[in-house]
Order: sequence, then structure tokens, then C-alpha cells
Amino acid sequence: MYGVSIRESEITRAIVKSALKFLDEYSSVDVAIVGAGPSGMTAAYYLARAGLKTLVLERRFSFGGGIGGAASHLPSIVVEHPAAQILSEDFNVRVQDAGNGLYVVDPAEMIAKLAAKSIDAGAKYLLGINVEDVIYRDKPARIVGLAVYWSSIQMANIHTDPFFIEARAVIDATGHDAEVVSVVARKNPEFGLKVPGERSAYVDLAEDLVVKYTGKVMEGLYVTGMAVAAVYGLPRMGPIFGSMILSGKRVAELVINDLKRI
Ligand code: 48F
Repeated sequence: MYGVSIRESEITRAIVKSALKFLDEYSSVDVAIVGAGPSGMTAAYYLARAGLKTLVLERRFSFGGGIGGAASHLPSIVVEHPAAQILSEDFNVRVQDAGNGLYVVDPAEMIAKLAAKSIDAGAKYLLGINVEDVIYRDKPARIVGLAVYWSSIQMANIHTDPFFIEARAVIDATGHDAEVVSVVARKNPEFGLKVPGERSAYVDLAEDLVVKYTGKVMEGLYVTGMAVAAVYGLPRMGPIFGSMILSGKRVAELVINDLKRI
């Protein structure tokens, strides 16, 4: 074909060699982000841009988390100041003024550009990987990585032991269920974490509080995006995404600062 004869076994070798090299290299990272939604991808961009070895683990085979479903499946994402400027200036997303301090962006463009910008900055993504658990140390208590397996195994509902990824910092960007903090709270009660879940909607308050509470929940473990609302019992904000961008940027700044000091 096209002057080259393709051997099936060579296809297999090309896949296996490059995939195993990747998994070998990324079994230990500076930052592991769980979830490729708006907050996780924003954090990935700033962390990678700062030179940190950054890996995003996403259960689905696709980027974007809740961006694609947008506002009740209508193809417009609403953001406010200053997230609108950040999307425009740092991610080259086209932003339209909708009046009343609101701006709209195309969800497909937002997904594509958050993903592309973070990848170009050096972040790596593993799609189709489910994060099941964390790795911890005691005395002092600290999260030091993740236990993961393929999403297809989770969907098949069969048991297999996970493999491990060590990280200097883990970021829970899993959205409404705060899955990473929840598993730590459930399995390790001595760490004193609680996940009360988000409250009903109060947009103005929620947008500010999610950013304000973004950050470290215990040594080695940080939370961003809607997971912040679940962990701190904050109100939800529904179909407005500005705080997801600001929260992702903020968690990156905090982690960069903390890792510089270690
Ligand atoms: O839900 P998601 O978009 O989280 P976010 O960044 O943004 C929330 C908004 O989309 C929206 C909102 C804001 O107005 O209310 O909902 O906080 O993305 C979370 C991603 O994490 C993946 C999940 O598939 C989704 O793409 N995820 C969740 N749990 C796991 C996971 C897990 N255990 N392992 C791997 N990926």
C-alpha cells in the first residue's frame, strides 16, 4: 500500500513500544490531575507551562467533562469576567459579549483549545483510565499517588488489581462527586476529610466561593472545579463556567508554589 507493505505485527510493535515507554515514563510525575473537564484542563495548562511533569487521567475517551453537555445541551457556554479574558488571551478562545457582564463561547472550541493548549504546553493525557484509589503515607499523613485501571475493566465489572502512578501532588478535578477526596474520606477516616456534597444553586455566591476554597485538602491532595463545592458543601452554579477556569488556574498556582518549596 502506497509503496510500503504493512506487516500486522509491526503495527502491534509500534503501539506497544510507544505506549509502554509512555507508561514507564509517566508512572512517576510531579502532578497527577484526575478529570479532563474545564478545571482539570486549565490546571494542566498552567502546570505544564511552569515546567512541571503533568499527567491528566480521564475515565472517558474524550476531553471536556461537562463542557460538551454545556447549558442544558444548548451549544453555548457562559462565562463572566475575568475568565472570559483568560479564555481569550491564554487559550485563544473566541468570546462574544452577551451583555450584563456575561460572555458566551462555543463549547466545542473551548474543549478543543483547552486540550490543545495544555498538550502544547507539555501536559500528557491518559484517556480511558479510571482512578479508583490513592496511595498514601502516614506519619505524616500524605497522598503520594493514584491507583488506576482501564475504564473498560470498570465497565465490564470484573476485578483486576490496579497499577500505580506516583505523584508529588494529586489534584481532584472530578466534578460534582469529588471522587478522589471521597475515596480518601471513606477509606482513611483518620485523615478527617468529609465530603458533604454541594448545596442548591446560588450562582453569585457559588462562583466566588468555589475559587476561594480551591486548594489543598491535605498534604499531597488538592481540589479544583465542582469538586470544591462537594468537599466544602458550597452552592452549585449550574450553566456558568467562569469559576471552573479561575479555579483551575488557582490550583495550578498553589501547586507550583508548594512544589517549589519541597
Ligand atoms: O464534571 P467536569 O466537567 O468537572 P469540572 O472541571 O467542571 C464542572 C462543569 O463541567 C459543570 C459545572 C460548572 O458550571 O457545573 O459540571 O469541575 O469533569 C470531570 C471529569 O472527571 C472525569 C469525568 O469523566 C469528567 O470528564 N472523572 C470523574 N471521576 C473520575 C474521572 C475518575 N474516578 N477517574 C477518572 N476520571
